[in-house]
Amino acid sequence: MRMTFRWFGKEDSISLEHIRQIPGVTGIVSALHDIPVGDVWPRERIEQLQYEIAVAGLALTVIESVPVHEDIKLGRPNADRLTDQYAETVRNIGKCGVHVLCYNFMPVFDWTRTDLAMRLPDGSATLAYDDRALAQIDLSRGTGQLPGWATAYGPDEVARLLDAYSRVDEEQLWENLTRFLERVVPIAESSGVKLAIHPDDPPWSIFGLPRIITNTAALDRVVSLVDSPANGITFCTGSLGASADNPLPAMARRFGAMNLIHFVHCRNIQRTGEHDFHEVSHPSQYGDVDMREVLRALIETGFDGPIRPDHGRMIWDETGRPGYGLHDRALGAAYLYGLWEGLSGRVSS
Ligand code: DNO
Repeated sequence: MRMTFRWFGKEDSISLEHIRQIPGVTGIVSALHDIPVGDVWPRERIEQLQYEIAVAGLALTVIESVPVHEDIKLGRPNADRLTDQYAETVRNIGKCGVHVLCYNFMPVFDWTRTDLAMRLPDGSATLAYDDRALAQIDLSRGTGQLPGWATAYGPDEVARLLDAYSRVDEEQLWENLTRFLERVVPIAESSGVKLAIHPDDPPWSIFGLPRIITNTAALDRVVSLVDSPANGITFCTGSLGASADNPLPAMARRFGAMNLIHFVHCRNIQRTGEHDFHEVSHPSQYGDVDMREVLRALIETGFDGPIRPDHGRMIWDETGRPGYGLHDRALGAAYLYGLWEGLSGRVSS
C-alpha cells in the first residue's frame, strides 16, 4: 500500500513541503488542471509536474483526473476523435512512468454537495448532501453557485447540456462508456497505465441526469466491458457508502480479489436519510463506513496500490478549498496508515 495525498498543483494553498511532513505519505495525486478538457496532455507538462513533486521529496503516483469530454459521454460525432486524444494523453502518462489514472463518467456534474460548511456538534465544518436542497437549486442561473463542483458552466451552456442529455438514458450512457473503453483500455494496457473509474458521487441520478457507476452490479458491468487488468476501479468508500445498499467490505473483497481496485479513496460519511448524508472524520466510529473492515478486505486480497484520505472537514479554523484542507486530511492519512499497519502487521512504504 502506498499512502498518497491529493495536491491541486501550484494553485493549491497547501504546499508539497507540508504534505511531506504527514507521517506515512509518500505519493502525490495530481493533475494538469489548466489544460482544456479534450486537449492532449503534452508529455513535457506531465514531466514538469513530476519534477516539481520529486524536488519536494515525493512522487507523482496517480493522475486524478483526466476529465472525459461531455461529447464522449453524449456519444456525439466527434466522440471517437476526442477519445483518441484521450488515449494519447494516457500514452503520455505511461511514458512518464505514472501507472494509475482515476477518471469518472458522470454527466455534466462531478461530485456534488448542497452544503459546503455544515456545522458538526464538535464545531468543525463539513460537506453535506440533501436531495431536498438539491431540488431548490436553480440551474437557469448556471452552475457558478453550485457547491462542490469545480467546472462552472454559464446558464446557456448548462441548458444546452441538459437538453442534450435528455436524449441519453442510462443504457445509452453505458454504450458510450463501452465505446470509450474499447478504444482507450488497449492503449492503457500497452502503456502500463491502469484506468480506475471513480464511482458517481452521490451514487444516484441528480438533476434528472443518468448516473450509472453506483453499485456492485454497475462495477461488475464496467470491468466486464473490456476484460483487461488495465480496466479497473477507484474504490471510493464515501461515494459508494452514501447508498445503504452498498456493502463496502464485501465489494472491496470482490473487486480486490479480481485485482481490479487500482486506487482507493477513504472517506467516512453519515447517512441521515435515503438521499441525505454528510461527511465525517475518517475513523469508523464516526459514520457508516466500517473503515477497518474495508481495509481488512483490501489487505486480505493483496491490495498494494495507492490509497488517499478523501475529503476532510475544516478543523482548527482552517479555511480553503472545501473538502481539501490540510489538517483533517492529514489526520485521516495518519489514521489510515496506522490502521493498515495494525491490520497487516507490516510497515508500508
Ligand atoms: C472529489 C473527487 C472527484 C474525483 C473525480 C474523478 O473529491 O473524488 O472529483 O476526482 O470524480 O474523476
